[in-house]
Amino acid sequence: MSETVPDLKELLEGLPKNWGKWGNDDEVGSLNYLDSAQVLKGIATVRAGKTFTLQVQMGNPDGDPIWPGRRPAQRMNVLDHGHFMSGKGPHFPGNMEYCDDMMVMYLQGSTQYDALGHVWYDDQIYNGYDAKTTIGGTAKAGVLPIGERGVVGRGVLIDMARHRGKDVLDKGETFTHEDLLEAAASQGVTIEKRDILLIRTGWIGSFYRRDPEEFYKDFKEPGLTFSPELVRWFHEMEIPNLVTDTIANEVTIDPKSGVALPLHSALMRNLGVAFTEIILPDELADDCAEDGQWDFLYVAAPLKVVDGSGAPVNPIIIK
Ligand code: UVW
Repeated sequence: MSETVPDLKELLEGLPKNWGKWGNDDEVGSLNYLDSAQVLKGIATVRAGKTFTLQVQMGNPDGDPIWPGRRPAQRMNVLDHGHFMSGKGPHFPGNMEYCDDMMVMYLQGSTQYDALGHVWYDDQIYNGYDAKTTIGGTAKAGVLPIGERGVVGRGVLIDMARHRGKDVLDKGETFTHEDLLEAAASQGVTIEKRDILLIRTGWIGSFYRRDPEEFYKDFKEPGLTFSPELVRWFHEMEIPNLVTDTIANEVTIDPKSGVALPLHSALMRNLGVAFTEIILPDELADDCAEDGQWDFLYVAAPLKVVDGSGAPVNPIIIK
């Protein structure tokens, strides 16, 4: 690790940016690559009619995997049969009874899309919008335009854990785009231009088997690690969406520079790559290993939260 941790501006100097590419008022970035040709390409992968959902359970009493400092979603009952039994429920003509509940949650507290304006440096978010536009709500490059648009295309799953012969990658274990290409070759699939890139590390699945204290201790997720070459690869491949089974989609601290989450800035802020985090792809991965088909139709749309910095999502895979 370098002795002094560089500023993100210094680390990412000279690397590609997609600002202005889709107009000065664009808010969905590389998702613009997902045109009708990409939708049809995704549909063309469907063979057996198998479906999978990738969201983790939300408000699980045993705990939800979340970034340290955030709190898991809390669901609270507001009305149920108990109210009607004790005569406290509302009365409707015909005697209908019902239950109601509410949830308090971090919008990044489950499987979610980050808004492109979720992370920034140097006072500017994606597309050059002023970081002041995040004050009081993500007014620019928020999650709403992603929810309005939806995300559909050909997805490819790269199972790094399986490729390395592990149930789950180690804390802080890294891999590069070269490793992804090697894993893809061993799976017999090609990552093509404009593919939605899904990566399995086994990390989120392991949350449900591990002691929470051990899971969060010295919090260091495994994941992709920054290099200028990796950023150029994402740019050249026109990857619209990075989807992983970790809480932050990349290794927590870049081991070389010491910078925290540099890909959030290099890919999300600068290239407009949408980040989908905290997926649970284990069942899908097992099925792909069994039938040898690692590409599929990916369909997702985060909830349309006005001015949200992110929003929960339950992506659907169709093979
Ligand atoms: C942070 O914002 C720290 O992470 P995430 O993108 O996982 O929400």
